[in-house]
Amino acid sequence: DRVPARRALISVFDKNGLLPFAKALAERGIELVSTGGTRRALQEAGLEVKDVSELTGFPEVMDGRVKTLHPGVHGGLLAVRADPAHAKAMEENGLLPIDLLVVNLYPFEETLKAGADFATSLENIDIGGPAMIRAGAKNHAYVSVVTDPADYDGVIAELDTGEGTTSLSFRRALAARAYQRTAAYDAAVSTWLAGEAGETVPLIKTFSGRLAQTLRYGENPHQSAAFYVTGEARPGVASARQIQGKELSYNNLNDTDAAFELVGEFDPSKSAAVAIIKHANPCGVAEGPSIREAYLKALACDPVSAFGGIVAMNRRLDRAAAEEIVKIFTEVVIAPEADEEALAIMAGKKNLRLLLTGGLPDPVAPALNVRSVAGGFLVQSRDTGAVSEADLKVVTKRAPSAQEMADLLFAFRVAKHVKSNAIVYAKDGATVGVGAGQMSRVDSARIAALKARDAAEAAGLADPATLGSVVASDAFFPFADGLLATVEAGATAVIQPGGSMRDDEVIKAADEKGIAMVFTGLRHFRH
Ligand code: 93A
Repeated sequence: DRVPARRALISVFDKNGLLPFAKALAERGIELVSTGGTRRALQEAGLEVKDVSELTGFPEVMDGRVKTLHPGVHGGLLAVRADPAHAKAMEENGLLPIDLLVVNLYPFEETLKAGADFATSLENIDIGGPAMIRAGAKNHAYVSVVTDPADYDGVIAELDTGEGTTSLSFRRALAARAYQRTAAYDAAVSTWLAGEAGETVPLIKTFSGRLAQTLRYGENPHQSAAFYVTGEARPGVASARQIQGKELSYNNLNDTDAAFELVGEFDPSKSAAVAIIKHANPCGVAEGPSIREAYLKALACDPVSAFGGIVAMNRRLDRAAAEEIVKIFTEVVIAPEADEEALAIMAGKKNLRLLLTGGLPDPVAPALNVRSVAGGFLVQSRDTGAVSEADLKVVTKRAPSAQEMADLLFAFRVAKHVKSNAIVYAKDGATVGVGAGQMSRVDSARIAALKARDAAEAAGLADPATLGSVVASDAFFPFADGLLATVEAGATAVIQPGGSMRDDEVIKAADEKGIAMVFTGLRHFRH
């Protein structure tokens, strides 16, 4: 399955690494053919290069819009060498086979990023390049298609191993990458055009991504996994710089994302916020005047679960916070930035992974969530919903006090990031009990209270912190039982969407217990 490489067509926008590569090809007796700019660059370096018009018998026209779109090129790329009819067509029409195609495209994505106007962006859509890439990749039984300068060295190595030939497996791997490139390119073009066409929800966006990392395994060791990035400019796990620690795992990435998205809800100019995450659910979230204080309050919520967790914060990691964080085993710390002193403390924990993002995710920026189902995938816009005091409707006889109100809003914000059914108890800007992922809301309410009791006992306190707390529910209470379970745990005020058929029953129960309750009209399911 090895085929010789005798003729190379080179047409590249990005001319990085081009000269040594082309020189190495020429030294191996490979004939070089190029388009205008590429040819000039190679000739200036003293290489002998034919002009592509020698293959086409046609000049480059229309400012280069048509330079390689010709049977003289595409026949040479698509001909099945072993097919006599193809060979005859080649001969009759004077077509020459192309064995090696080296193309990289007009920089459409970079042009957009640079903020170019419509006409400039449009002109940077490469047509001839992708056409050749797709043709050569289809015919990879005979043609090697190189679309990334990073592969140049590998091509020379392959040619040297095979004494001027390439193997089928090599060409097939290149072909797969070639189609990945054209798919991503067209995705970028269509996403841009959809925006220009006034699509408000970017649901048209294609989920193509660049392979950022092949992961050691998935959620479990017998699952394979990889991390793809879409290139969105959004501070988070995809754009973060890893300062230290082992490679991130699939679960690390998933949990770290949950952690950082949560702290992104809290404006760093108003308060420091810290979230500790386990299995994508918070086991402690708190606001405070400093990251250290917020961390200690978050840790107090469920110190047992926090072991081996992910810690995220909305402000710079400083020395005081770092000193506390390294006291227990933590898998990952993610922060917008870090002090030199904090970095030195973290460096003492070799295995601790530290990620710096340079910023916080905007909680209201539109984005898409994707998840797979058998035979397809579901796409929805990101949950950017948020409530402020003005959105709330007091439905009980008693209205929340100012302190209760602040804690209610805090708890509901956290509940948005807790798997349903979510019940979050909070007091003084900190969670004091989190019930997550239960099939019954009553169970979530009870589990959170139970954990708070355990935490109190472990800390030698008489009362669990849920006593005198407020509570948030991510969705309405279908019956009064869930609400009563939170009252039993000591909650004095409740925030929930409302909208149940039995709201009246639930409000009545709240009034009988003398607690305050507000409705948000907004639900935060998260599954
Ligand atoms: O304008 S195009 O879409 N029309 C073409 O026929 C064509 N052929 C190659 N762009 C075309 N190319 C692109 O030109 C290649 O993909 C490459 O990016 C670039 C190389 O041009 P030059 O060699 O003139 O620098």
